[in-house]
Amino acid sequence: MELQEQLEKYCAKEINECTDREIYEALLELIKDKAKENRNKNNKRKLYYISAEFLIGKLLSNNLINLGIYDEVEKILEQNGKKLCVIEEIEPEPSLGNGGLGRLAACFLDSIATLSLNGDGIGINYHFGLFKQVFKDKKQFETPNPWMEKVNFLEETSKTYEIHFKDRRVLAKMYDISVIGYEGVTNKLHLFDIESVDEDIVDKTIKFDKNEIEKNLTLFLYPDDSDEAGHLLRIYQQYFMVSSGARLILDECIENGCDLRNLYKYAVIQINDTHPTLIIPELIRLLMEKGIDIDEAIDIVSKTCAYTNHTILAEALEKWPIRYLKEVVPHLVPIIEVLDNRVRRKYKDSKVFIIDENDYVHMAHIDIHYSFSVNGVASLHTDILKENELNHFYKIYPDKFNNKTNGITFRRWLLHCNKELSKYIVSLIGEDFKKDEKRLEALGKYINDEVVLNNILNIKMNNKIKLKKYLKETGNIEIDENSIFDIQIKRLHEYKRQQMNALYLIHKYLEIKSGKKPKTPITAIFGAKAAPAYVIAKDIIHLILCLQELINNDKDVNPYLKVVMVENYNVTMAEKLIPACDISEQISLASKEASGTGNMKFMLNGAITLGTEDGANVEIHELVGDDNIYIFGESSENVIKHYENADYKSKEYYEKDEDIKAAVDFIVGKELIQIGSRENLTRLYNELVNKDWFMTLLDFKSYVNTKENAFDDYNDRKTWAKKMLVNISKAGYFSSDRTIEEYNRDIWKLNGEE
Ligand code: 26Q
Repeated sequence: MELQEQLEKYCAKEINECTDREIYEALLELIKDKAKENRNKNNKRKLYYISAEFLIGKLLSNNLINLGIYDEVEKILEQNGKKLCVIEEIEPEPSLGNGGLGRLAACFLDSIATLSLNGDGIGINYHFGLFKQVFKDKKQFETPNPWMEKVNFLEETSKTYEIHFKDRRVLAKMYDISVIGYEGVTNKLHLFDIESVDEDIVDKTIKFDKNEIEKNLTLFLYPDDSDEAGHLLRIYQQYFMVSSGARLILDECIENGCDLRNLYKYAVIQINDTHPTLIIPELIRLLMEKGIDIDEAIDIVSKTCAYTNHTILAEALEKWPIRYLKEVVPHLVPIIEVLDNRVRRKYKDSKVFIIDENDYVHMAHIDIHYSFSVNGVASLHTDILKENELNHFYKIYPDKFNNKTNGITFRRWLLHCNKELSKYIVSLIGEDFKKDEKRLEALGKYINDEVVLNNILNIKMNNKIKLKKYLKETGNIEIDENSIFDIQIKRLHEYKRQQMNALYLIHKYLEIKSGKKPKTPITAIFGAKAAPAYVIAKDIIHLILCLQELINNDKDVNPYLKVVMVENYNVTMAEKLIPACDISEQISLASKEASGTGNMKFMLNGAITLGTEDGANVEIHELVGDDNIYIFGESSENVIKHYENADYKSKEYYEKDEDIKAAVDFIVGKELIQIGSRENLTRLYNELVNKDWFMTLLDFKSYVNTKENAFDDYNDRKTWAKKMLVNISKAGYFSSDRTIEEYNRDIWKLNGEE
């Protein structure tokens, strides 16, 4: 049947008589049915990617692209007076993740299916994704973020498991979302839920009773590690996920004729950070229930599990008081104690124990001892794990440690979000790069081609105009497409140093006020959510929103400088911002950003990175060379030394340098205090002058200087276009297809070989 007919069947009437919503729902059902055609059974061993977060974003367009029918559907709709890009807006975004780690999991699922590998995701079906961010009085407030409409991408299954906690049992029910690969196969994302969840117990500020587990277990995604409340609920969620997942894995292996003693020949489990760590003791427990003795069970599970570390921030490494585990999952405690005792018998160094002297259970330590692979997510990050953070473990298990530099799916982050650029690339070098991203390098031959360089600049301009229209229509925000779009979008965290960018804006504001005007106007754009309990992060948002009001309303300054902080930054917003960006801000304190993936998305879309030698920026730098990136700041080595010697004193930087002092003092100066909150601004000022744990002032001067160089260079449009071209052409390395091929080659080995 022709696609047009199929679509009409789902619409049950003429397309031109349908509302946009009816078409949206028809497309959704069409996609779900098409997905069924290509279920994967290819590999001997199956991968299970278990993660507390899958930040999948909207699915409609991506699924159409991956099914290869986007253009055709667009055309059919157009012939009927409908616009696909308008229909796309109807879909609510499933924000089932906080940021990088969750988005990475979603990119990985796309690549696994695209490479026709047999791998499913396992996670939780949160009813409310990450909170919705609302600005009021220049402050962040949080409201619930529901995403499951009546018609959605979830498919009900008949799989259920009874999950036992100390004092209650709940029934886990499995829902699936099809993961459709690009010209590949369809895998599944399995999301577990319970039926007794009660969405009505959440109030407008996302507060709810944390004790009613039956009503709240899968209600909402934890907004980051900085929320102190509800740790017990977090453990309930984690165990719920891993116990359901472990039983699904064992069921599937048994169905395929596996003797559980050979589990590792049928399954490999990639543990996404420590949130799913309890799957290790849970699997051991389940194998023991089947009559396998504990020593052998530990051995089997250790051969099946692999662990990825995503952070070196000490405060984000999960550790739970053992009494919490006793309260929620007492049946796992004796197993965890056995795991700890084995370590204690073998090693003297208390740093590698699982249970510490204060009776805290260190989740990462379970993973490292009882997995066969431990990986970091960028080359620098893995080196730091080996040499510093996890050095004690590296000495014991040098062969377990390996690097897998992160990647992004080019289907979403180029083909979907930047259709004009991807079509242009096709016209230059053909379609092959879509599945073999390294072929983007073929663009290199156009480096002196004036026509190509001009076209690339024009496409960027068109994307800037599109963003301008979108911001005008949705937020009544005015920006000038002829200004430089300088964008920082990522979670709000002190180590990512949005505060340094804000200090720069103050510096520039003061310069303009004193008569020094930039040659090309600058638009500084931010998007960031702060964890609800992260006080200083919220103060930084307040500062940015105050600067936005001050600067945008100052007639001397606003022709040259504008500040925009978009509300409720999410995947959908990222897809609109990234193609329009000129300068990509990746300014974390060196050694603190494990990888970053936004940096890769920007590069692929022709933005030039302004960044520190941190995370994957290091690899971007190596690929594009000194001329095509703006690097500044202290090296990670020196930063680590500062921490070791405890010799960084922000006050010295503040007192020694006039520009730094002027910018920092401005935070509590009369202009901002008049429009902002004295309490918030003073707290942030004090933090910067007296503590500045993430060393903002250390790098401020070199940041300003390097940024000025970038802004100067922007004026030479031809040279700038060359930099853009080099960035695009070298971005192929950061395809998540490459990352997944490496995971499979080194860790999963899905095509056999034990
Ligand atoms: C911990 C304890 C309790 C509750 C929540 C958490 C928690 C939740 C989310 C801890 C960490 C996270 C998220 C971490 C994360 O997103 N890390 C990012 O991972 C990306 C993918 O590897 C990297 O690119 C980023 O550099 C890294 O910051």
